[in-house]
Amino acid sequence: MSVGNGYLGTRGSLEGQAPASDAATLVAGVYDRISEESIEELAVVPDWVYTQVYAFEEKLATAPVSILRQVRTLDFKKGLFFREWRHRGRNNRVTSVRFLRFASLADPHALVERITIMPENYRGSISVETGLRICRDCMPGLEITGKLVHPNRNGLTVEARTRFTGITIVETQKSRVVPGFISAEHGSRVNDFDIVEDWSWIGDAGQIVTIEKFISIFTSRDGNNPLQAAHRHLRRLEGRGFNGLLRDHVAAWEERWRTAAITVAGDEEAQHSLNFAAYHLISAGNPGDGRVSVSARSLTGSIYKGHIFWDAEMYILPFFIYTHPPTARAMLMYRYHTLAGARRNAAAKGYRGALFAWESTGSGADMTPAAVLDPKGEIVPVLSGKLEHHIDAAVAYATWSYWNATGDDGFLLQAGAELMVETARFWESRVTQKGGVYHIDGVEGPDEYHDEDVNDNFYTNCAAACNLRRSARVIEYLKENHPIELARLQERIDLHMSEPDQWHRIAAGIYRDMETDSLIEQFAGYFSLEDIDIREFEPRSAPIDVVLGHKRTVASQVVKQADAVLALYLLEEEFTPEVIRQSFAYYDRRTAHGSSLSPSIYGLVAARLGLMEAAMRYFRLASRIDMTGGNAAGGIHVAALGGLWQQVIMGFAGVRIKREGISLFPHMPEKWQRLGFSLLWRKLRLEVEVENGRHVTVAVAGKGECSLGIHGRPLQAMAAGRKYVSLWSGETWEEFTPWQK
Ligand code: IFM
Repeated sequence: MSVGNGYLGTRGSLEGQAPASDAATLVAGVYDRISEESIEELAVVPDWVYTQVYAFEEKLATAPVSILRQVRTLDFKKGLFFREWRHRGRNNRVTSVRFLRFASLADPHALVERITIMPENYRGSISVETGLRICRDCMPGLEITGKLVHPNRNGLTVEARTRFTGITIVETQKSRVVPGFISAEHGSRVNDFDIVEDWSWIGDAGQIVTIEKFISIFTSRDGNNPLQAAHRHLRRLEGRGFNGLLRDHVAAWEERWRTAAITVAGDEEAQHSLNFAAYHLISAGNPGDGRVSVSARSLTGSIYKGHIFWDAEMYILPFFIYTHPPTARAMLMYRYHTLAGARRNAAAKGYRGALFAWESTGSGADMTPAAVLDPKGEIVPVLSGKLEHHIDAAVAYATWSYWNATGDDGFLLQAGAELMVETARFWESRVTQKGGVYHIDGVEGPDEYHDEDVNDNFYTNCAAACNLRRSARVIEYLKENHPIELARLQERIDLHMSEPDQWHRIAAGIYRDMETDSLIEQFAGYFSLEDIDIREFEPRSAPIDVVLGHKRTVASQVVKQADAVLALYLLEEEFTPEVIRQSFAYYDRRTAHGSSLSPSIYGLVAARLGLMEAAMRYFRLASRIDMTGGNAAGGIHVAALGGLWQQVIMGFAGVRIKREGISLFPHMPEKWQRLGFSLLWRKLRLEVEVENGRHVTVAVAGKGECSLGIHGRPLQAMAAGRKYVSLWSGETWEEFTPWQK
């Protein structure tokens, strides 16, 4: 139920103080610490939706006895949160209260709330206090100190400051009553933890009064005078008015949905989940700030403390690359801005180049906790921060994918090439050579159940090889197309032209267990571990590693999440269909999906293999992670939502992206009659429609042409302004031909 615009997110909490409602607004990049030594986490900034209604001086509380009706609605398409509440108070007085809130997508600093009140069966005094409230107990220990400035012509102001990171957050508010002829009294107060405007009037039965509230928020991350910026901005918001701000916001959402929408005919639940996914993905990204990225629970909750993982590059970025490239670019610029920290991380471990933080905040320093408590209360050391080096390959993978899809050479020259070079240098120094073969020892792959003494993790080795190859290709590209800029880059980062050759050599010689030719071994020695049938433990109420205990899990073949199977998806062209089929079947039986990142990838590979029952089962599993509760109170699983998008586009529609162009290979669930989506590719927009078992059409809009293929056929040139169709013959998808009505 959160609303957000990538700059900030506000949880779907109730407006008044309610014991079961955790009000929180999180601003991307505003991190703080509990103590000097502790790791950074997102701070909760003052609550801007705080509102308390009184009827005859009785505080309307959200206690079960008094609630006649309570409905909260989130409009995915317009980014609006509504709450409808009928309250029965003393002497059977019924008051109807409605709220509407949004965090503007058109203007990330603009927050708007509308409160509508109607006494249903009485005449009497109504009063409302609405303001900005500093949260003292919502994150124990992480208190931000606030200065509540007495209301003046600039409205109410809270100027808060994070304790250790020293970030200033300014929120300002003004509200007004409509219709204007209502004679309402207005005042304002500064309390211990909040600053509020008071409105009171005599309400008549059936009479509707509305309070419109505008809030402006700026931090010292946005400029050196957030106070002035907020006051100026608030005046603009007032001038634009509620309807104007609403119109701008809705238009911005409409614009984003034009490329983000996936339509599914024949499966309402799937449609709903995909809308939910697109809503939260759009709300999470900020194209306007290259110093923040999307954290594991975006801006919707405090689990994982707002840290940025590989989730951003491998799971979330693809959605933005193909539906909103400016956001993808900003997320990659975030990595670029943490490059200095990543270089320090690599150097501290004795490696060259850069090693990105497994859990990252603003500086690029690693924020992974050293240990956590498991559900049994045992202290479990967390080794991911030390060992999940595949994060580097994720950054390189996303950099390459963005550049390949957009042709944004400007980005490559500004930041991308440097990211590619420094990650390749890391791998070059990370491998060890034995008998002409390169090994990567002592890592943790994506499967976090195996975090001790893992050598030659198949995923990590493949991803590192891919990173090295692509980094070399980027330098070759620059040599041919931008020699002057390449010379400057060489000087800046001391790049020798012998380095790319060495990267090619290592990539070709990296150890990959393919000897059996049919089954991939997840890491060296994996097949000799205890083989446990996880189905024997179903149904489970705890994760399998808790059921088995850490020691037994580590010594078993039970897999936490897509690891070897992720390689089958990302690097598909490197494997024979038989290797993919057999390896998928093997790991499918041994994977516990202990991470929300897992089901969508299994579903995607299953769809590509034509295993539609499994594909659909995984699709539902992935799409219900937040819809059915679980631990969603800690924030939505935004990587799982990005994975869901990938499952549909790369799995069911079978999109494969290459340097030369795009190919499709639809394998749709029987129930799905039609699937429609858009892809942005270079300067074009492709509108794809798959009519299950009948035809695929692609309408090409924009400038130029692109190469498109279907069902493994050679790519065909397609021109902008035209539409093409491929017919299903019963056995295969036919070549594309121009569409004739
Ligand atoms: O990045 C993931 C990791 O792969 C599994 N544990 C949770 C992290 C954050 O989502």
